[in-house]
Amino acid sequence: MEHTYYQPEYETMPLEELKALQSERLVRQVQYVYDHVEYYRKKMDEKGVKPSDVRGIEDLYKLPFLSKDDLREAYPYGLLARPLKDCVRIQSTSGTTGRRVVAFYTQHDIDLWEDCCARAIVAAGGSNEDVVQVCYGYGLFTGGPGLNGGSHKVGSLTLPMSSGNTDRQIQFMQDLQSTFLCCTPSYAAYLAESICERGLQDQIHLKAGIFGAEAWTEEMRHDIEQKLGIKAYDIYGLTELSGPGVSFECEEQKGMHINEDHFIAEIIDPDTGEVLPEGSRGELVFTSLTKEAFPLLRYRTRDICVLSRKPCSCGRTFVRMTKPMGRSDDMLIIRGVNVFPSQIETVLLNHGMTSNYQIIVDRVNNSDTLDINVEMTPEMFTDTVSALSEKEKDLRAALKSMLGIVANVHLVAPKSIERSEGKAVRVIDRRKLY
Ligand code: DLL
Repeated sequence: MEHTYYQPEYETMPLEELKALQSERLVRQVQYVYDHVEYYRKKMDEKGVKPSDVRGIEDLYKLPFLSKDDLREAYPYGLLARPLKDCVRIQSTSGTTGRRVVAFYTQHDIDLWEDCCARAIVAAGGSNEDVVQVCYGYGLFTGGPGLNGGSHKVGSLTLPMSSGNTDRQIQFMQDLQSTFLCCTPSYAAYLAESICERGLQDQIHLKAGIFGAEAWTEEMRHDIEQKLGIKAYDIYGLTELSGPGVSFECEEQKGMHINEDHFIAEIIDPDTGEVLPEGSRGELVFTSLTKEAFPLLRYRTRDICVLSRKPCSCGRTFVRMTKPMGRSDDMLIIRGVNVFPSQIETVLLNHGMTSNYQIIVDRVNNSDTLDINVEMTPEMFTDTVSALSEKEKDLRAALKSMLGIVANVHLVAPKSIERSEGKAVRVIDRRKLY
């Protein structure tokens, strides 16, 4: 099979050269941050680290971490390394925990970010022959602008749809024969459901989708791939570091290659901060190497995953990360048990349910409750009451065996859970724990 890359000189760079490039860029970025970001300079001074102590990637561990709390404390300009006159854009997120992050970009930053997104599109088989329908949100959210820029770089015809207006999305998909779909996996599942309901599968020309910005399971991937007749690729990123395209899947669909010429990835123990060896599960930490306006050294993402250097058949030498297996901060602790929403999703999809569900956690009489509302499929809607309660019982047993705790499962009417055009709201935690 012939492999195509957007920037093969970096994407397939021999590992030794790649490490040398990272070292050289790290030394430069550390000095740059020390000279231009007072907030981080103070952190380095407090830790007694000088820029000259970092002579290559092997010295990375000496640097202090940055966290979302630092970003909040330094909001809005405290981590800016360039005068505002050199910046051309901001992007922002409310963050999964409701804290606002504002990231700044020079034109050069945007250029490199768009290159990363272009790599993702080409890795998924995209070229200037493709019609790329971008239905991530445009605006402050990075999804729309990132994939839009990447698609332009590849030379694809770009449809800047933004999210929402599903009828119009499907109409454009038919009329302009879109071949690529870029949106959140939950919106992709909703579009797939709508297309199947209308019996329009054979009028759709999609061949691939680039879905990210939220957790999704392998089961959800198969469901979307089957309904739309496409290959569904994962893409990861965060506003603080640029946006989508920090890492992306290749044709192997086994983990996402991190753009290591721009970012160094580490895995740490979230409790102790200790750097863990390759293959360990822990919190992902990133150091930017090429950013001008908003460089971040050792930024703690809170995303839990595993890195692998196992060679990939696609020929890329970039390290691969697994899908985030939850976040160290939105992992639910229910009656003392760690519960990741993705575990619940896996059980539901394995039992023939759809990804339309909602997890509701509450505390009644000092005891945690876990309720899961799951939409019945239209076929089940006509089942007898006893068949439905049998199904609820099955799901309860499967969840108990996966999670180790009891969940109250409620089958609810099809379409009764609100659909999302962006990131889905799947967890409602009503406990007032703080
Ligand atoms: O979600 C950037 C993005 C846009 C990525 C479009 C991919 C596609 P934020 O809104 O800042 O940025 O949220 C970042 O979302 O720390 C992860 O917890 C989560 N996340 C992003 N991509 C994935 C993914 C964008 N593929 C936060 N799988 C990150 C699971 C993801 N979680």
